[in-house]
Amino acid sequence: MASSTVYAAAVDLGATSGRVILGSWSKQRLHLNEVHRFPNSFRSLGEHDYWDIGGLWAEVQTGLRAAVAALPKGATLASVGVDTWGVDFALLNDAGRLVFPVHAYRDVRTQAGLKRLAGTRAALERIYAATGIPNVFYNSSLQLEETVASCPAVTDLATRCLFLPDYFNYLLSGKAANELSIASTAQLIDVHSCDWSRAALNHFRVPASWFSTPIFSGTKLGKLRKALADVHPALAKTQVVAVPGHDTACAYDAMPASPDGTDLYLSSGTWSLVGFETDQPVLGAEALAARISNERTGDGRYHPLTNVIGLWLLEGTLKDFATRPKSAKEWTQLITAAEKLPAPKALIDVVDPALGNPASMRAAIDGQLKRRKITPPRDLAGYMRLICDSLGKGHADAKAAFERLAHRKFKRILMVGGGAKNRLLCQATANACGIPVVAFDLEGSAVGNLASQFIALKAVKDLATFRRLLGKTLDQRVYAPRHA
Ligand code: LFR
Repeated sequence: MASSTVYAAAVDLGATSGRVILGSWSKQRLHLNEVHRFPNSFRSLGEHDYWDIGGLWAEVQTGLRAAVAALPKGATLASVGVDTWGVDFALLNDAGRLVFPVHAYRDVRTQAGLKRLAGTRAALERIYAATGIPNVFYNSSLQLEETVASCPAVTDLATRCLFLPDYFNYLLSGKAANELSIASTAQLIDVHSCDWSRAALNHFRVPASWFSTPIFSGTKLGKLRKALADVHPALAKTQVVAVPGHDTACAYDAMPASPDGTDLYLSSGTWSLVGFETDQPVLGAEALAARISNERTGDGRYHPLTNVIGLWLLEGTLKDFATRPKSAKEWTQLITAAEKLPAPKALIDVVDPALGNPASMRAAIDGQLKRRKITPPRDLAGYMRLICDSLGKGHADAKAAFERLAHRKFKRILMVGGGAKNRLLCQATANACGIPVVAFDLEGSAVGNLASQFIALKAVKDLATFRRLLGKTLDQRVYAPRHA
């Protein structure tokens, strides 16, 4: 196997964009070919927000066809794997039909449940001790609680809950399974085992029968459904592999980390996910206060992380400006203009819930600043500077909490994702954290997705080997901390 080339397709769906990447493993080296990229967004109907699942499925199929078209003559696609953003799910009946619309996690429907749990200290602590996941508005637990409460008949109609990567795996293979990393984003997995938490399921009144025992990543679910496999001979034997279904778990797997555990990870996109890998969860009252989320790796370990609001702030603010950068050159100009500005006198409070899903992000930021008697920026460069410096501080706060509570000292921050291309954000992070940021030009989630497939296909021995080999080939840029 080692001497021949193996081809696999990574389907990587993010909340604002998706892509299908054809990966090949040849001579101990990964090659990537992005064969399909498309925008993604949720849509509002009435008071609620929904994903266009049919549209996403069409894009997945377009991507698969593009992957086949990009194969060399006579080559076959060995496997396909799917990762998506966390927490969202599909409810199905025994025939595999959707019985409830797929809501988007920014929908306001969880606000009442969020406040209820936040206001009941004993329950909040009990749920955190059971699941290791803090009380956040998007948790599937709150979404499922609201679904059952607002539509009680759903417990008769639905027999299965599949998180979105599980659902796409089901559409691809016909096999319904719950993969562990994505299940762990739900706030329903027992933090001390790799199974569902009865305490959490009971608390949120979610039927345990909707779930099956989670599988580990790397499990082969079977071949593509016949209708899909028949599209092209290259797909006749393609296996659907359950990779870490959570995009963040994939992105962390792609980190060319030092084996001594001294690297902190930052996957920077719509959200900033700051975290690290460990065999032990980080629990207790202080961890809960620091919003440490003990999500799982595909093989059952932990990657405690803090979810900082991320470039969602910038994506939203850009919508409020008539002109936004369109080319790489215009982006560089905007970043250069922002760099030249003096450091903002005060930063955005990045944990303010008002920034979660505002009608206008600029108005929400200005509102917060004005309440604190701070003058808002005048132009887009001003917002860019304020957002990057505020995120840098958010990243530093997360690092400090991990060092204190997990008794670790981090030497570097490894950064992947769209934000790793933003030198202002990388520098602001290095400055606030006081350690170097090593930024990689890497589609982290898609690469972690492919790693899991190549390991399942036995083209690569294990994750440590993949990381070592990947690290040798990557371009990196180091940002040393500077002091103002
Ligand atoms: C990133 C991510 C985060 C998760 C958020 C909501 O894409 O998966 O890890 O907290 O989306 O699902």
